[in-house]
Amino acid sequence: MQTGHPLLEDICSPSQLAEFSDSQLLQLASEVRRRIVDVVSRNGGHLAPSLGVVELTLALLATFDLDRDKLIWDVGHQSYAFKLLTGRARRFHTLRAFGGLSGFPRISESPYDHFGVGHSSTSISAALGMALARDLAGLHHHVVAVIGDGALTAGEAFEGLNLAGHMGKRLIVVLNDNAMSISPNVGALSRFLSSALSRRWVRQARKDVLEFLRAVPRIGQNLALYALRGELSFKSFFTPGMLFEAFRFAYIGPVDGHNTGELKRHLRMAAAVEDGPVLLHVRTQKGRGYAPAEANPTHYHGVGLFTPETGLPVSNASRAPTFTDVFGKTVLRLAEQDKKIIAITAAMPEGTGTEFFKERFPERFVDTGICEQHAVTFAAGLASQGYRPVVAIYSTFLQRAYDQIVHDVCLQNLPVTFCVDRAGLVGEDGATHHGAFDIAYLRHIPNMRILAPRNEDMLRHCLATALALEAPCAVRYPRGSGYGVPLNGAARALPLGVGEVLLDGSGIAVIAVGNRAHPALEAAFFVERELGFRPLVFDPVWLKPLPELELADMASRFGKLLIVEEGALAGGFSSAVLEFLNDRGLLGGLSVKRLGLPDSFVEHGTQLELREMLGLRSRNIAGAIAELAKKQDTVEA
Ligand SMILES: Cc1ncc(C[n+]2csc(CCOP(=O)(O)OP(=O)(O)O)c2C)c(N)n1
Repeated sequence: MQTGHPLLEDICSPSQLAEFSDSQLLQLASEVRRRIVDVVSRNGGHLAPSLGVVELTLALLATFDLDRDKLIWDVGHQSYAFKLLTGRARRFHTLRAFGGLSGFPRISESPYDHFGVGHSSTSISAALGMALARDLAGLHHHVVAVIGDGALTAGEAFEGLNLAGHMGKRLIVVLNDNAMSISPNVGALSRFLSSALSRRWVRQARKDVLEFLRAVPRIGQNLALYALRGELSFKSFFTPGMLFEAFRFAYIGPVDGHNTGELKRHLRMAAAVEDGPVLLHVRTQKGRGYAPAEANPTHYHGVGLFTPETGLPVSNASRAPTFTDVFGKTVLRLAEQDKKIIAITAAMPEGTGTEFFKERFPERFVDTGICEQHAVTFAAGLASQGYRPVVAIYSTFLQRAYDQIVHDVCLQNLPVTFCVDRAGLVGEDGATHHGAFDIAYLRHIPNMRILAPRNEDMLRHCLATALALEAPCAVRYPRGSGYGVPLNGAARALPLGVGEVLLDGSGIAVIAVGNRAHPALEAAFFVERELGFRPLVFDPVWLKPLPELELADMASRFGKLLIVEEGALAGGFSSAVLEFLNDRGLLGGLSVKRLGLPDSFVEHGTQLELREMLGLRSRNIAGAIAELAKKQDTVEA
């Protein structure tokens, strides 16, 4: 409840929080929550994670001096309160909007964003690097990493803990334990963290062990004293602390993550540990303070626009199904016919549409946690035993598993199907999340096949095609709705390395990859109407193997090619076409223009705004066709 003069707008620097009383912090927490709900309801974003750490953020800012000390948020999707309190309140309404604040910490956005994030489980490694840098420079500030229990499931987090324990650097890791990843957290670790060892149980165990030690002849009394002094910590021995102590971290907690007084006290305790790393275990509630998010933290993990009073989504009733939904339903249908199909997700059953599979075939569904590398090698193991794993991972997160794709899957030519969701521009999540690189990082791997469906119906056929191959195959498809095309008949296998002419024409051939095919068609119709000639529009369907016959034929029949892809131009599909044409001696005398993602990181904004900026909309494609029509022979991007 707000009691006095509003506080939030008067905060220019996080250092002001050190002076705040607990009741002022309480008031501030409620102002911050209200502001977050208001802005996220209008801009979309990561609501529940941010609401869960409001008190923790206040306590961190009240305890540490961020002009000296370093703070690293893992993933960074929970940093909204932090943004509000570190000089960005006035711009907060621009969160995730084109030209506005990023949804994640970024070193270019604020001097208080000490490390850029977006992908999970990097915070401990980065913090340890900063701690070593501090010590080498003879400085004395604190370095604090805040990591969620979901992010802690990833190998990289454990690699960080392992080295931190070995190096013995002064470092504070705050574990934000809400028992949730996006969905309820998975894995043995999460069970361990949440194993509710009651205080009574711990007390009884402690008493029993002390009695046992005392009973040891001659040395018993000394053993008990030794244990009591804390060298053998009973509390941590019987609580999650034992895990972190095995990594040579001092362990403090668990602490109520919504009590700022308690949090500050324990943070000060952690800061006083001089001789090595310390882990402060904080228990929070995801979605705290906003009833709809408390009731359904998975839905409100990341949300689109909604009405703040009710929490109900702003209607999008007329939209076609998303690619993700169509994938989820198709893989389910295919799995009904083929018992060897296993669906695998890395902590994203809802995001990848595999939650339908989870309900229907729980024994053939695996959520690995935020472990993309492990998910891919795990799939390779299954495939080596005759199973047909379907690994659904966003393009940007699959980057993590590059070596596993090369070494464990492709080198052994194992039939793993990669469903590469969110390929291309994802919109408001921005540079850390665009699926810009998958064509480039997959197409040069021997044995890999790549399909790019142009619409939701083709996605079904591409999936059936991939599953009919005895080889690794990636199907890349974009974020968002399809085109409302009919989904008639069963999904069928497509011929290998054969594309489709969508529109016959002359003068210029437009080769449009995946979700750029429909805009290319629109562009061709526009050009026909406005300029009086009709270019050919070709959907390659296959990005690897290339539809070589058709490409060679187009090169000989058309003097001009326009290639459009929503992926990085460097090493992407159009590069593959240029390589092919060059190697076949077909490039001479040909004008080739390429549209795609530039050699720079693309910022956040709506997909529409970004496509407009990068020249990937149908009108941009029409403009490029018109330009090419006027040009003499050259290759250009
Ligand atoms: C490498 C990687 N894979 C997947 C994701 C998607 N993702 C964002 S947040 C999140 C869950 C994080 O859970 P946790 O760390 O417990 O934080 P919480 O949201 O519960 O606060 C996931 C899977 C990601 N950001 N990075």
